[in-house]
Amino acid sequence: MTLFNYEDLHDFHDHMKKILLANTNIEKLPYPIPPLGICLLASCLKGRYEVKVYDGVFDEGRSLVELIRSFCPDYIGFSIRNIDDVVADRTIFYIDRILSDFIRPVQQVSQAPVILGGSGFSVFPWEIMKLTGADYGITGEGEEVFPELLRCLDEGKTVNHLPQVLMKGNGSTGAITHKHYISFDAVPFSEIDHHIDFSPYLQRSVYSIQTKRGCALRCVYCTYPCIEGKRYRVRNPETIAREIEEAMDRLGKTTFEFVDSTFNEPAGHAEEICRAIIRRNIQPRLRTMGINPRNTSHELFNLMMRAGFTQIDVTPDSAAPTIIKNLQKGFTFRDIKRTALLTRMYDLPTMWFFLFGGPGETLETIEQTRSFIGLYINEEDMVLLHAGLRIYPNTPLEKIALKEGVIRPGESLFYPSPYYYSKAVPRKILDKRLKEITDIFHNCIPAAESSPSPEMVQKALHIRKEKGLTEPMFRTLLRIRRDEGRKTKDERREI
Ligand code: B12
Repeated sequence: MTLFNYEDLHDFHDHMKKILLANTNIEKLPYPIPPLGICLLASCLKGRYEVKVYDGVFDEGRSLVELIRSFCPDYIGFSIRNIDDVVADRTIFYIDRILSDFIRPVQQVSQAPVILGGSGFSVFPWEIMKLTGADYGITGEGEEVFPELLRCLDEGKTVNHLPQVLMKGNGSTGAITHKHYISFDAVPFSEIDHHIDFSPYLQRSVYSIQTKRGCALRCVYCTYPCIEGKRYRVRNPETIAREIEEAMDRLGKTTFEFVDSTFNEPAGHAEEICRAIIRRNIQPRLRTMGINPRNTSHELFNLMMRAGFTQIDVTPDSAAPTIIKNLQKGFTFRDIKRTALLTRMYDLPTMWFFLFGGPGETLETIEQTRSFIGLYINEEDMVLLHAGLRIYPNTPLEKIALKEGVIRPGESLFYPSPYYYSKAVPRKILDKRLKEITDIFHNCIPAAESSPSPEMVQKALHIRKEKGLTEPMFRTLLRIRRDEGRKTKDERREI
């Protein structure tokens, strides 16, 4: 079923209605994120509606009311990406500022229907509908359902039949199952820089690109299958390479980031994307957060290096075989070991992520992961250590937590954020053990301390300029951290 046909875009009305799409994400760490989702929606609506994208990342809502007054939109869409920061020790709850600095001020000056969407919204749709008093909400992807919702509202039709749509006052708290998934290849390019001022992102950020939707993995704690669906829908590699080439023509040298849940799944697609980029001879700077240890190979790394990858993230969560199994990661210890060796062999800068305290974690399994980090991970690569697993609705971890009495039936998982910790390692002991690891390995950093001080960033920028370094920032920061650590140890010895 296709709800919306992009060919119809040109059949526009005499008087185009106006839509304002607002990005409510003000988080600037680890770097500011351009609002890819609403830029895609704006590209889909082009020609049918007069669309403006308000980017709140740097403005933080300050000029939003003024914009509403001058633009007078017929509909206002808010994108809600982050709920909280998923760091148990310092939980930042983003929704408060989204309400006070974006949604409430707008509701005070405009009668236009408020429509919500975004990945964070899709995880807790009913809670956020209730809290904001929004008129409509759309869970999951918006390229087809959003234009269709607008069409129904324009024509005064009911919207009850539309998949993924929530309405004010419907009061349900049930899970929304996405019944409708788009064919991702039919979606126009986001052309992010046409919709927002991209200049602040050129220095400190990336141009985001998605190569697929969906996640077929079954990691027990993860929300991705619930947000994007459980089946992969891949884009044509040639189209992706063309999108990068066109953006490079407009923006010059910039870093592109693949924002897929996992870049190298399903097997073979990542390789084809790299080949398509290599064929164009465009040499972009590339990075991705999602390298899964399962399908890594010499061929993949060789192609990634030739295509222009300068940094990757790898998220094994654990290197202890029982925990890998309990978290349903879908790969083995051998896969992680091979991946670590490949990152060293190709000297591809890598950020590693480990997550301690999951079901079945014991002191012994922590030791297995520690020993893996010491033996196999390149000392120049950063290793972020998280403790505690955020419990999300409709995940296997929710069921485990209920069974073990960590949460009660009916308990809200929205706020305050509940975390799961294995009973075999009390929190104090886990924290102590992780502190020992971060003390021994200068490249291991607790998630709560992952933001470097402004002084350290300044120092790193200075060194990079002086030495003409093009390596990822984290490598420069790690070296400073290591040298400062050594200095402190020497000072201690002198005393
Ligand atoms: C890639 C990614 C990252 C990358 C971002 C790189 C980049 N260049 O963008 C990195 C690793 C840096 C990252 C960091 C963080 N992330 Co992240 N990230 C993701 C991921 C996997 C994909 C996001 C994405 O770009 N999707 C592609 C775009 C096209 O989709 P979209 O924006 O969702 O838009 C679509 C729909 O949502 C909808 N839509 C969007 N807006 C609107 C508006 C309206 C009106 C409508 C109708 C529809 C609609 O339509 C769009 C098109 O289909 C999601 C999980 C997921 N699968 O969604 C987590 C996710 C968004 N991240 C999350 C979090 C928490 C974070 C961090 C706070 C973690 C941390 N402590 O550092 C930071 C915040 C960074 C920041 N500055 O905001 C959470 C947010 C939920 C929550 N728990 O709060 C998610 C959902 C993962 C999770 N744990 O569940 N992240």
